[in-house]
Amino acid sequence: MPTTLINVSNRLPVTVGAEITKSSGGLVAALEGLSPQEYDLKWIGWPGGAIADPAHQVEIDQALREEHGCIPIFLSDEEVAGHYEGFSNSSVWPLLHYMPNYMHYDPAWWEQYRNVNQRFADKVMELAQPDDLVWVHDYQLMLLPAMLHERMPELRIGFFLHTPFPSYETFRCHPRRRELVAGVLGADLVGFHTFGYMRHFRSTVLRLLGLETEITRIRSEDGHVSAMGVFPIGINAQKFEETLDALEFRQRRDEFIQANAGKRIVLSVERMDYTKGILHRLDAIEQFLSGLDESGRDAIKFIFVSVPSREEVEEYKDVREETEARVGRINGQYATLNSSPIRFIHGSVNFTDLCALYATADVGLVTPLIDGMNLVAKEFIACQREHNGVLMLGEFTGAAEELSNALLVNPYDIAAVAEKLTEALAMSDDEKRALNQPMRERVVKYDAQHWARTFIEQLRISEISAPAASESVEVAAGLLAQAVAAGQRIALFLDYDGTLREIEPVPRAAVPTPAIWALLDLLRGRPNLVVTIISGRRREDLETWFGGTPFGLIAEHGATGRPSGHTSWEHWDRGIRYDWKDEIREVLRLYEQSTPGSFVEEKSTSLVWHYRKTDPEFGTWKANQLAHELSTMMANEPVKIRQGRKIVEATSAHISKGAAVRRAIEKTVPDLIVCAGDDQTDESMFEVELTNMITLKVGREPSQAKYRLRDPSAFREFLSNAFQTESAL
Ligand code: GDG
Repeated sequence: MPTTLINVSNRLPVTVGAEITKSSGGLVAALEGLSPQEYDLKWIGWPGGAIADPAHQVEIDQALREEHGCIPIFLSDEEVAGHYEGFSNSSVWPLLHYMPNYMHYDPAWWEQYRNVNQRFADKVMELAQPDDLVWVHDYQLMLLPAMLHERMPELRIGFFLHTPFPSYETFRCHPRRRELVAGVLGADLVGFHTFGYMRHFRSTVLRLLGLETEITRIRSEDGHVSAMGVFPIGINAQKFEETLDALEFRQRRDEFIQANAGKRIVLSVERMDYTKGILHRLDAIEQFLSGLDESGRDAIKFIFVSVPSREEVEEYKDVREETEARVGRINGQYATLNSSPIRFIHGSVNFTDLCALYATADVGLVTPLIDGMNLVAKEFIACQREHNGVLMLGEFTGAAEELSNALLVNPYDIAAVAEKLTEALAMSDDEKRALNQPMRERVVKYDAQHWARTFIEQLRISEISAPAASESVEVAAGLLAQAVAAGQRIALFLDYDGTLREIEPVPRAAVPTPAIWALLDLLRGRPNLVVTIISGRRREDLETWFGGTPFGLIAEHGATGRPSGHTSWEHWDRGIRYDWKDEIREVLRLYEQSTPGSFVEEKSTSLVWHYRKTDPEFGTWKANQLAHELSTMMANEPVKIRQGRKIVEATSAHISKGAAVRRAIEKTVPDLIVCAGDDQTDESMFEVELTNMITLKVGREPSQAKYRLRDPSAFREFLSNAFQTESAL
């Protein structure tokens, strides 16, 4: 049975007119190249235009589904204006391309962006089964992965960003920055064109959402893991190869060659977009022309193919007008009696002509100020099969990372672009061939189909996130309720921070809330129940909060404790050596000095370096370094080095919560023991492994505990349900 692949992009690859025509872009080729035995492809998106008539919509819907495997979402003019032209193209697009000056923002756009993403989510949910794969494309649908994940957590969701992802410094300008990255993190796999974009995304996630990240994985607070990967998109290589073989292509190419006899051709092809560097390029061309005499000018022709794009957006109108004015000026100034230097086409040419132009040009001048990948550069290289032109490529394109044999230029350096152009025109055929051949092999081999296949294969094997919360916790609830009802002796060992109580940025602030007191009051004084609060905190904290209760208290991960019903504390670390602390303290002080915002906490049995308030990336880097340094230093000492939530901790290896639990149940063995905790230090309790023990992890990180609950409030509810049941009986 083939796997259903639901591909979701803002725009469907179709044009709806009197007839429906399917476009043949790279994405279509990439997906249609997947084997139908393996994948059953469905494509969801907007068919373009404003089709308001319901009867017409039904008709188009049916035709698109039956003939093209496409499922349309009809957007109203208002939705297109708010979601597409407004939010997507006027606020997100400029920021993704490092151009905050071009950003506009209107809160009403956000409403439309959310609404349209929601409509896409509804449409996906109409179709999707839990075993399906969903692939979401690009910046217009950044909220969709999280919307889908919430509604169907089993669904495999991939997200690919076709643009750059900028540094945090730029992305942080967006008023909805957090929502946007959180939306993307609903995906199981997030793909970028380059490692640089992925690195920026990771750093943005860390800084905006405080989530710790590994190089290629991000774990959200609910435990969901998003893998990240680099998948440079390719072109529809087969189509180019076939076209280069076609008679029609050869005829058109020969016509172009003839029409331009005696001239060198410099070609630029792009959407009319301010990111593509058109105005800077015109400056460079002007400078280049100013150095030529009349016969030199007669011998060169610049061809611009500028496809109209996003013309409802002000900045696009401006760039078009400015380009036309400049082209006019340059042509006026540098025209000879025989020719004018720039042929500017504000429109598109057909595919065969495009290939013929690529295969006629002496230079492909591709100089975006920034571009996620830039397929034109790859297409130009693909067409250098019999012919040899030079690719001049802007350094700030994703393509520049792969096409390193191109003449790379800084598009802002006008003089350098003009100079390189002279250099390019002077290159010999042998030189050009030697440079182009390896690049051509690469673009033909790593084509769009290869790109889609690798992304989807990666998505298929992406990690299955931690088991869904409360999946089997019903069993634990049943066991506990039964024991309560039967009046059995029960011992509860409850961690505090992160288990009973939500974590606070400042540990001091995590005082018990009314909800916690309500729960503790329910447990207090109950026969056959021994409650012990077991924490890494200092004894003073536990005394302050719970000193007046009859509960057992265990502090400092089990170094000291006050058994239930007692008022004095016992020390369980007598005879344990702590001389290692002096050595460690010195190292921690050095880290404290060199890492602003970090501090050292001294407990009687351990030393802790806290870095919650440091620069998140710097802090994490220093923490890894510190943990490594301490582990090496203490390799032969009875000391455990542990990295916890924004801490690095050195504790005596003889002290653990697990050992404290064993000691506490040594004399009077309860019928049922419940151990609950949320972090690494609680794992030692879960390792105790007695048959009459319920181990419960709060949170979604991997754990040895048998049962799992989402967060402290779910845990409190779990306990109060178990004990309230009994009072109701
Ligand atoms: C976004 C990212 C990323 C152009 N003129 C004609 C024509 N085209 C075709 C080209 C090429 C496509 O349009 C343009 O693709 P690019 O990659 O250059 O740029 P964007 O449109 O900005 O695309 C970009 C891409 O997504 C994919 O991830 O590379 O960075 O911005 O295929 O051939 N095609 C025809 N006539 C034309 O006149 N037939």
